[in-house]
Amino acid sequence: MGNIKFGVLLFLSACSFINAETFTFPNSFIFGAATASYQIEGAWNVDGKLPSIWDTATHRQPSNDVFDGLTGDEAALSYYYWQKDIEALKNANLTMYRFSIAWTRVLTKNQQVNQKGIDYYNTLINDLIAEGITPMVTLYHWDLPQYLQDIGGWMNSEIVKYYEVYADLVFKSFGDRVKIFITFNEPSVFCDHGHNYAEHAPHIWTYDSVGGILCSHHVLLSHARAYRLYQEKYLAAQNGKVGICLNTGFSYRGNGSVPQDTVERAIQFYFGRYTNPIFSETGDYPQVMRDAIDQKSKQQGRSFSRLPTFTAEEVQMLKGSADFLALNYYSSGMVYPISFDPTIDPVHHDSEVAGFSDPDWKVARSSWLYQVPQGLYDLLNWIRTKYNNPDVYISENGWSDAPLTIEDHDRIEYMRLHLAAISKAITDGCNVLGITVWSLVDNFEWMRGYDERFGIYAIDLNDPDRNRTPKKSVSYLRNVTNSRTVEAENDEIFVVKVYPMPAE
Ligand code: GBH
Repeated sequence: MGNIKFGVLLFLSACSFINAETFTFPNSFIFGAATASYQIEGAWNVDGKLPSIWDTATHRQPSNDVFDGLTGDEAALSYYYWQKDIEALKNANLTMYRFSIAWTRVLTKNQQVNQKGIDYYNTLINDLIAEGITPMVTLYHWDLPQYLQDIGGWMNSEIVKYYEVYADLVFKSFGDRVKIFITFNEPSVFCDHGHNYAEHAPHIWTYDSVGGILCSHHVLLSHARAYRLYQEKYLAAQNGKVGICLNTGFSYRGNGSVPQDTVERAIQFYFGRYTNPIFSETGDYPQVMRDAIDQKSKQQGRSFSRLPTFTAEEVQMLKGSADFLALNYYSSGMVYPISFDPTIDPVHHDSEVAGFSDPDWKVARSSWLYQVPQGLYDLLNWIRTKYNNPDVYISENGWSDAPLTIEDHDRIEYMRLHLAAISKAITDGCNVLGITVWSLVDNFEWMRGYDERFGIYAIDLNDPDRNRTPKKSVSYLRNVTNSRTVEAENDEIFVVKVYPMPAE
């Protein structure tokens, strides 16, 4: 009986590949993996490292709200086991490593250099290069020094100066060897989740999205200042590239009566608030956002807009302030219009857009992560046409499963379909230069603790040596990087149901 079932299964899976297409990657396309300092390093108070807002959040007593009250105090212990990470990259045949620097390791409160922190990253960078692995360095992946949060963090405009000092130190210390810098990871996430509705550190609630809006504004200015600093002071000698990492899903019309305009608003409010100032011809915030927040502020009786304005010089400083876009893509959603109501979720409050997911889409261990490869394909083409085809790295893309899942077939499928979507977008002319999958190793998944695992290598947290055990996807990736192809069917990629357009 079992054999017959198995035979039928084999037959069906053979059939399913009859329509499979082979998707290829140009020789220049780079395959790598990504991590972030707080999620892997551990050693939270070692060698002069100061507490970050995530140390504060995870050490808060009696309950820190993180799943099971866990912390990143040890995580993958990469502060001690970086060589295991390099081994893992090599073993998976990956040639780029995206990691982040902990601001709290390299600067003291008096803004002096903490040499031990610099030494750690120097060793990591040198060892990577010795193995032929290109370092891609994120300056800020959410671990703000607590002493800066104490003066208002990203909501205080003074932060721009502190960030510039930090960026200067990073460029000066590592730029002779690091040629790809990312100023920020996912500002929409740490600004909104951290400052509007207290879901991430620093766990602040603000009325009317004001905290998230101020955070975004100062992040944009900090990014532009760092970019200009690099151009003026380091580019000639170092010849590297500086970009920013932004995340978004693609938005689809929730049903036939949803106007196309709603889709555009959704993308502009979430993604366009960063891409328009940096990548568009006109610069500045998207007009639709400017108009909506100005008008709603007025409607609320306010004498000025909740959305700050950039000066003409700031608009110029921001415009073109990225050599590439680092894009994090995980999932997509359906959107529909809602009307302005100050009592609803602040994210949708100003945009007048709400979202949902198709229950037919496959979902990961993370409840927000639906498998929608089509979204990546459509998004890449949207970016190509909207912003004159910038260079793009897919700086994160990945799937979560339960702890210690070694036979990670779902992750393999997710990678296969998203790689196919990327290949197809490249065929359309999109300048996608490479991918760093999330993540190299199982790590601290923020508020979800260690319950949702994104690694292509498993880590048993009871193992003091933190051995990195390859999941099945490591051999899959090795095959992909050797053949530079993946197989997929169009039906597997294009999973968004057709919601009929109304007659227009
Ligand atoms: C990235 O964020 C991060 O850069 C990385 O550090 C992280 O480990 C990885 O992805 C996996 O999560 O609960 O419905 O409010 C991805 C963007 C934004 C996805 C916040 C989860 C919460 C959705 N994340 N989102 S919900």
